[in-house]
Amino acid sequence: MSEADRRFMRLALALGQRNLGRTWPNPSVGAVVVAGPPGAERIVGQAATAPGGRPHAEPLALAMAGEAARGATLYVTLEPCSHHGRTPPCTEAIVAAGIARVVTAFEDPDPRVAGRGHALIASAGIALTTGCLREQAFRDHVGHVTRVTEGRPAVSLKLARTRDGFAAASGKERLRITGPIADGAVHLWRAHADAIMVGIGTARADDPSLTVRLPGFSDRSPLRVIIDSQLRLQPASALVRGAHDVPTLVVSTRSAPAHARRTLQTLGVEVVCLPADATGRVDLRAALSALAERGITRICSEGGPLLADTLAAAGCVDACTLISGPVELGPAGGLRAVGPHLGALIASGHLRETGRRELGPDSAVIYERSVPC
Ligand code: AOF
Ligand code: ZN
Repeated sequence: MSEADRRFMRLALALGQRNLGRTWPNPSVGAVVVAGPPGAERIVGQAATAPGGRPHAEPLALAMAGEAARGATLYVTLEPCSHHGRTPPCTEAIVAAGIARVVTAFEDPDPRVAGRGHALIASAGIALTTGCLREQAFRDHVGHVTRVTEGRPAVSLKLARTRDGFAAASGKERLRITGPIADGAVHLWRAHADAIMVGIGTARADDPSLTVRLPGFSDRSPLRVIIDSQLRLQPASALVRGAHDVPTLVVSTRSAPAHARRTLQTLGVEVVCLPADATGRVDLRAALSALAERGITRICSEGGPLLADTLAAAGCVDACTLISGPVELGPAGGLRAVGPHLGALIASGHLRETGRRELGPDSAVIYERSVPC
């Protein structure tokens, strides 16, 4: 694997990243077709999985390359599919186009593919290199991987904390921790998620809209999910008022009041009632598996610390971004942003620090689960 291979794979990854949040239930794959000898390579085709999940990336990049694909190298961020699904197998398109070499980043765990795509390419006499920038590709495909292998979406936590580690003051008032640059970054993260999730505590305390408000991204608001055991979401809340514009789903329990359910449904909110856990609250594992069944692969949990810690306790956290602002609460303290279970995931190395970002006066630390072998 050469430096040029890594360079073209980085481009394929960047292409795939652009459509994250728009292709579920399918992964957002990037593909690049490169013609010409080493040192004089030309990019003749490039594409990402189309919004909605089809067509796949490879046929789009190959169509763009046309005859130039003959004898060229195809870079693709996921093992090409080999199954007759809603579209013909990408392996067939690759062979038909006369591609001479395929470089892939990550093997597709989908049982319909799972090694068969690579095997078909090799048996067609096409040179094959796998595992190019595998770690980066896992990050982009983690939603697809966890949905296929664990039956749940990948969960990424976003938590804002004061310089001294608190998410909120003890009282009920809303505490502004982050500034506009961090808020813009959060909106961009939202745009690349399939769904955003909050607990009812955060929904009631902050009255958030959970939409994407960035120029050029206003059509990218994902599904909003509220975990609300007793259906306490207020009909006058921003979430409910916006439910006709942005899909809104409340996950509740069977013991929630029927009249509250009817009220929310009338206002355009979808309500799903699941069996409660032993404490009478929504069983988060059941909630996540219901979301995966609908096709959700990547979920961003924005609140609050209690929901985050319950997700951590259930072993369902794949990434966590902690954004620290300059304010301090001081000795009065409040609710800690990082609860004991999330703290344990970080301390044990299950979540490892993989990056830091300065966001104006705020700074973000990113923790991620390591790549399965
Ligand atoms: C690829 N390239 O761009 C994507 C792939 O239902 P279908 O026929 O669209 O197949 C969906 C499966 O295809 C999905 O579960 C995943 O395994 C793979 N996604 N494969 O070759 C792509 N998005
Ligand atoms: Zn395919």
